[in-house]
Amino acid sequence: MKKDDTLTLTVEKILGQDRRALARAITLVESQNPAHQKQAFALLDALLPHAHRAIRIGISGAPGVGKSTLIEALGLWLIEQQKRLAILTVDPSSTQSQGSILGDKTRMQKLGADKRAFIRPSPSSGRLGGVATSTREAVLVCEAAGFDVVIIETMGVGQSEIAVASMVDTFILLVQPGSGDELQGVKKGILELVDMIIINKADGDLKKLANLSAAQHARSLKVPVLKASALHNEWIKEIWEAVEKHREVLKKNGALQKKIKQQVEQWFLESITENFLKKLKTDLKTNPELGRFISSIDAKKISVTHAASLAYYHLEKMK
Ligand SMILES: Nc1nc2c(ncn2[C@@H]2O[C@H](COP(=O)(O)OP(=O)(O)OP(=O)(O)O)[C@@H](O)[C@H]2O)c(=O)[nH]1
Ligand SMILES: [Mg+2]
Repeated sequence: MKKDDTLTLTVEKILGQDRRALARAITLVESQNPAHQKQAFALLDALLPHAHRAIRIGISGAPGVGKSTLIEALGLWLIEQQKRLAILTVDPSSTQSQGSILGDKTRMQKLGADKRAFIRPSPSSGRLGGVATSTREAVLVCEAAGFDVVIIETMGVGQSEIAVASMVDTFILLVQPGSGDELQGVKKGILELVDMIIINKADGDLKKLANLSAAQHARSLKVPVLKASALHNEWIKEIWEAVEKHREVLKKNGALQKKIKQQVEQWFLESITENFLKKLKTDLKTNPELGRFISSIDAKKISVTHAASLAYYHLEKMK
């Protein structure tokens, strides 16, 4: 079979919602192998007309706050509403230990067993900005496969939050009830990216505290503040309605298109930066001139900033 035919076949299978083709396509776009990357580029270009078809949601929050439990509850509810959904989990630690992946699989057991849902861990595989790049591409593949909703779960560690916020329509922060202190651990920059706050575990002994926190946040924050009990399936419908409302507002004043445009441009910039950095890292090892700067830094003959500035001019001259 010719290369083009294989590509056409793969595209058709993905559009036809073939799960194995979908899983394989995501593996391909995540691959670091240069030969795979070529195929991945061709595939992504072919799938591009289907980008941004799904409602994209990012869910973030500290470990153990209940993200997976909430996604399972919301996911099962969405399935009842005849929606198909894909879940991508971004976990920087998953390359070292498979712990969290296994955890998520067991936590989203019902969803994992349902054909209308697709769960996929998205490893960062040590790539610079890799969390962002391969997840964005995985989202695109899922959109081509006709999922109505794509949810990305990310663990509360700075960099991946910012990356995920920059690829979704609605970015949700999940917190535990805790009389207002729960946002103290959240980095300021991240709070600015949040479209909605959900106070989870609003049940049992924590119910009162959750009400208090909700009232407090509603006063101090500009974004919608909701409560949930993911464990007991409470306020799930309200959460979905809030997501839809947020989207409608974005759509009405053209902000969604603007947001998507900015996200795509940021992605482009990040990708170029990633390529430059890769090249620079090799140059540092192989280019003797650049190597000399490092030796001078090591010998404390020159400050890092000074050496960096000289190295930059050196590279400019070499062009
Ligand atoms: N009481 C109560 N417990 C909950 C609720 N949601 C989740 N939990 C419990 O909290 C624990 C952690 O839940 P997960 O859904 O795994 O949390 P997570 O945020 O996905 O955790 P990581 O992926 O490890 O960061 C589990 O024991 C859940 O049963 C809730 O609404 N109420
Ligand atoms: Mg989880």
